[in-house]
Amino acid sequence: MPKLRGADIVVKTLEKAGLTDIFTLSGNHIMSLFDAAIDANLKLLHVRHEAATVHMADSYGRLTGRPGIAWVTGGPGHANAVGALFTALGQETPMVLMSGHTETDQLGKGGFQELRQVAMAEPVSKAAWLSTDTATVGMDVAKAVRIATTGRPGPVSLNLPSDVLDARVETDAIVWPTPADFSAPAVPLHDAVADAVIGLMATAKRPLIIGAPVLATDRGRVLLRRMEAAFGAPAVLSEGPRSFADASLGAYADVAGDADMVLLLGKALDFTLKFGGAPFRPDCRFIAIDPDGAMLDRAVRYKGALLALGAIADTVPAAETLIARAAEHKLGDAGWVKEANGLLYDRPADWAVLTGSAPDRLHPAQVFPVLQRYLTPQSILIADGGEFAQWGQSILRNDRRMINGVAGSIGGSLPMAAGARVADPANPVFAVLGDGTFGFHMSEIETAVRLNLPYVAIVGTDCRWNAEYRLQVRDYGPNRTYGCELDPTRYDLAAAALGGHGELVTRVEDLGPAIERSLASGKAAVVNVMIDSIPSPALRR
Ligand SMILES: Cc1ncc(C[n+]2csc(CCOP(=O)(O)OP(=O)(O)O)c2C)c(N)n1
Ligand SMILES: [Mg+2]
Repeated sequence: MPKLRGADIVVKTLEKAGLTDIFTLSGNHIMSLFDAAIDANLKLLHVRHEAATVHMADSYGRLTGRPGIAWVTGGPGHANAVGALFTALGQETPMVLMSGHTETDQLGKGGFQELRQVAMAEPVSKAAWLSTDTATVGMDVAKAVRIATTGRPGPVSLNLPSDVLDARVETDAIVWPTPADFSAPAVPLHDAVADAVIGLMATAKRPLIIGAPVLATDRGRVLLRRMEAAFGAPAVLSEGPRSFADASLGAYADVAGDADMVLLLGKALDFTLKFGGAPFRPDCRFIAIDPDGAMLDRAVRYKGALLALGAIADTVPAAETLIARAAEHKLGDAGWVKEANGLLYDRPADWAVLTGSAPDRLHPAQVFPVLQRYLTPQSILIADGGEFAQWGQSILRNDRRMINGVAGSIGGSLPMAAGARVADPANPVFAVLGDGTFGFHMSEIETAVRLNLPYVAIVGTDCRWNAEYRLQVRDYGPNRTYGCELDPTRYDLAAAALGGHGELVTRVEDLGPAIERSLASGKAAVVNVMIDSIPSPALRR
């Protein structure tokens, strides 16, 4: 009777599901998976730090809507990867982290790199468990994919002990997943509930639609624009870690403060919305549609009788139903939509005349209008955290953009840029990040060069962790700044040393040509722009 290894079952299961791009870093516990991958149609994209596997799978998952797959080794490999799941969880990204794990017969005995991996992953994943049976390990893979993509999507941690991967089982004992095991039916919004939502929205003078991070994709943005048109209500994404100071939403606090009815479209009532408190008016009513009953409970607790309606439904099908049924009604007020969108998206005219404080320095506001010239509708933009990237988020316009999001964790943008290139090899990818942030994953430039995943990273060098420096100035005074300084490091030369392309820019007129040479290089490229250290813009009416 022929036999198959657990590792072969995992790999064949992924192959059958068409999940063939694997972001990984080798390690004892998972070498059987690497071995099995040779005989399957899997592509191993291997990186320089386990967190990068997760960031790449995250950006892949966000762009394609299909789960990104990361493989890391047990113990320290898993520990390194887990921190990056926080961003994927906040952004509702479908992805599966598969981690090697101590052998099941060594559990609790001080096994090699033994770690309570499930417990470690639980707070930053939708689900985390340990596979214990080789014959059904393919079912575990399918279940992980199903959970990652169902309801509110998110990361799943599947832990694979090396003995489960190494064991051989007779082929007729293997329980293979069927296509149905990889997905679950969406939970629709019932027509009667949709009509009730429409009825409530029709009573509002200044309704506002707030979308979940899962809608922060080009597909999601199109859906939000259709919601906006159908309901005559501005529709925004609330994914910014800075809450109502979200740089991409201008005077968002003023728009929220004007609203008398807020439709939460899969958006949890969390800190990004000040838990439904100010700037929302005390009498503003809320409608919550959410895949997760716990989020409706939360909305009831925070808003009480001001929660006009709550319904469980998956975000995208709910939006489709609402759009279809709203079509028969004339809803909203074009004047309000125009006013709100002006507050959200207009930028002060005097930003156009801002210049650096010295001939060899740019103001951040000078950088992004130049970058905008190179963004096509299909370009992908990845903006990290920090003040420079906030300027970028405020000024740049494009639908295919990804940010560090609700988690507010900095550092993922370089591996995310490479992951974006895997998801979409045809279109230019840009990353925007500060000099401090660049250090997190600069070694991934070698990965991107080796794997031929070109992108252009615009690094704003102000020689400090400016976002935190600004907090020190604000909260403790200008004489109490400490621990936030950096050197004027030649990140462009670092990129070149890692095999990529590097450009140093100190004058605005050199920026466009530097971006052009970077694009033409066909490599991962760093445009190191020397900037003034300026706080990000906070816009109010
Ligand atoms: C993982 C993580 N570590 C630390 C922080 C805190 N933090 C947020 S922004 C920032 C400074 C970023 O500095 P830089 O990349 O140079 O950008 P700048 O603000 O200077 O433009 C820091 C340390 C965080 N948000 N996430
Ligand atoms: Mg900086």
